Amino acid sequence: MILMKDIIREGHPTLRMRSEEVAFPLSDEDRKLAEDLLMYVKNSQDEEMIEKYDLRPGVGIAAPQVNQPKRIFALHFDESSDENLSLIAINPKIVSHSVERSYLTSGEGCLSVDRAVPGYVPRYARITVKAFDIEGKEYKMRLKGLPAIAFQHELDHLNGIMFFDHINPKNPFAEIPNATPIDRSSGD
Ligand code: 4LI
Ligand code: NI
Repeated sequence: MILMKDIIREGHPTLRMRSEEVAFPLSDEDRKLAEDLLMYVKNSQDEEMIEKYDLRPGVGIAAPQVNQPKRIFALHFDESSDENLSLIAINPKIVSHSVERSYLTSGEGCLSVDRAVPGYVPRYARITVKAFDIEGKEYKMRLKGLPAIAFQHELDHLNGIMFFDHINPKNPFAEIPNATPIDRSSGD
């Protein structure tokens, strides 16, 4: 089980690497890693598990964040929200995206960043993605809203990019052209 002590933080060189493609069929090790990542995000949204293991809530986590530079991440959105999505993405890619952008008005957080970095993080509002699941089956889906933002945030991790790289350094809250703000007081 992944705990906060297993998550590397800002400054660790692995977070700046380009992660390696994963080969199929998955090795037992890679399968376990993928399952552990999904289990982390699920647990991190469960009150009792948060208390018991001192987890920080997240909707996404990527393999390089546990110091394994492989192209795998997991996303989980609970049914309490309008989105209801749980996925493992292996060798993921964005095949097309909207011109329109979006951003979280409260900014983005990251399990590997122990400080609040204020500012808007411009993302594509809608993306069509392709990835492989744990069985090596390719899937394609369209995402919008927070799931689209989280997918882009996690895909960035596989390329050594941190969310704050996208924040306008002169004015973190500068208006983003052609963008729809997404208001989310907090998770769920
Ligand atoms: C408790 C239980 C306010 C501040 C609002 C919490 C269940 C920030 C938002 C959650 C912010 C859940 C989240 C992300 C932000 C802020 C991620 C709380 C977990 C809200 C997810 C990857 C960016 C994703 C919306 C600095 C660890 N997640 N909030 N950003 N939630 N959560 N990101 N932004 N301001 N990060 O962090 O999983 S994309 Cl679900
Ligand atoms: Ni992150």
